[in-house]
Amino acid sequence: MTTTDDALGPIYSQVVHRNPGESEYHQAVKEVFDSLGRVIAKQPHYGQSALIERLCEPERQVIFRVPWLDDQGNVQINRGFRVQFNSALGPYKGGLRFHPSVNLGIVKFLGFEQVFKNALTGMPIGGGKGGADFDPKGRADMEIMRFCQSYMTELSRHVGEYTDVPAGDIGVGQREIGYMFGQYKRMTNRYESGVLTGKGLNWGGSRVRREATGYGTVYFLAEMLKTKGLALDGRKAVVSGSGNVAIYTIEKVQQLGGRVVACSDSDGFVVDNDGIDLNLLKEIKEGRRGRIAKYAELKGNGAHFSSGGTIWDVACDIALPCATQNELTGRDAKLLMQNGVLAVCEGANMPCTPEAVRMFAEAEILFAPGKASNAGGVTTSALEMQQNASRDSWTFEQTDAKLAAIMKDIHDYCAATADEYGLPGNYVAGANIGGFVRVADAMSALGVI
Ligand code: NDP
Ligand code: 2IT
Repeated sequence: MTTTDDALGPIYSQVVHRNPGESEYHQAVKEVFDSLGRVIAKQPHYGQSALIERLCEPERQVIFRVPWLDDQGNVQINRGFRVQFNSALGPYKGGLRFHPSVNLGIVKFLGFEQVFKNALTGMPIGGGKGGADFDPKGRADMEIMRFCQSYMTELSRHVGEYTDVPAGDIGVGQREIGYMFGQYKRMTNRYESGVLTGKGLNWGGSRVRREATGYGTVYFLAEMLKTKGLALDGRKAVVSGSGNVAIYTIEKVQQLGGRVVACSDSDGFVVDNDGIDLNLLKEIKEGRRGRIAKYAELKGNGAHFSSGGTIWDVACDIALPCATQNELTGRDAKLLMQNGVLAVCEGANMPCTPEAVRMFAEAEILFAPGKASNAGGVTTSALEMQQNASRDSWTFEQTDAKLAAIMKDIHDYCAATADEYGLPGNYVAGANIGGFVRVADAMSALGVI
């Protein structure tokens, strides 16, 4: 890792000391701090009133027991989290992750990223994140329902349309949001649509929310390519993951004329040089909740599955990591560059390791950090909140046009901020500084809170 700027070094040490063992959280803080030295040098007031120390201390962290009954009648226990990071710009907003790897450090890294991401959207939303170390894989639908109900039984004390508005993330999609919304409605006796986003279309959801993160990632990528006179048409892309973000990233790349030749899940990856058959992928992943190996089996004809190696061994013009944190390492970055990669655009949160990010920057490869490029999901969540507040419902075209316009604004704002601070083309600095100044200005206006 590179060293953080002098002014921020002691604050970073304090963050590490106060949050022992939370390596992903340390990584997320350091990545932001590496951009902030220039801001404080130029505008020293941002370094005062313990503003940065306050930004690194969540406003509230809730950890709770989630007991539930499995199908055999056994009592199971999981640990639930909700970290309410920063509400200077609006109610806490951010997803819920259900995955066995979830712990406080992971929820805090995600919540910290969310604060900056949400500021970049320009929408009135603060940042938060939550989840549980629950593993939904292989669980029956009624087990998922009982888990979600138990999780919401506690979470309901902490959320609300003006307080904290969760949504999905890994392992949490429309089905889980439905069970949680049902439980919240039952407990409060209120049809409070604005308490959760990612809802179904016939019970308060927004069109395009399902597609939003993937589509938004590709809208950002297209803007970034445009700055170099490039386009997606005819380009070869690799997209890791095969969940919500990956599927709609693939869909939009294909719509814009690109060819996605590989995708993955935690078992391995498939390569299909004809281009991924999206209908088949959706049938396997959205229809049957199956494994990616099934794709090669059903497609036959040249597609193959590999359980060893990494997906980044597959040569491509464009790399879109859309699975999970730290999935693309320095070794992978090196190989991608040897294979001539033109751009790397993060659909997941923090999927590239610090070493990989540094290598892309040194080689001047176009690189979009997730907190800017994957902001389309939370943007459309905020659009869902707007529709809920006005009891309105917009068409797909209206909503998609708003999403595309906001993604272009985020791109342009990051690019302009990077220019302003003397780092043209550095979207990492642009996103970190651009998000920071918006949150910091609001925090300053609201007093010492
Ligand atoms: P899903 O649960 O729909 O899909 C996750 C995908 O990533 C699956 O293919 C999964 O494989 C794979 N994956 C997850 N964990 C691992 C792991 N430890 N190792 C290898 N593969 C893994 O989640 P999403 O698509 O919603 O989320 C993907 C990423 O995008 C996450 O980083 C999330 O934080 C981020 N994100 C999501 C947003 C949203 O709106 N949903 C918005 C912005 C960012 P398997 O099924 O085998 O576990
Ligand atoms: O990481 C993210 O931005 C999300 N999981 C979506 C958050 C949201 O509130 O829609």
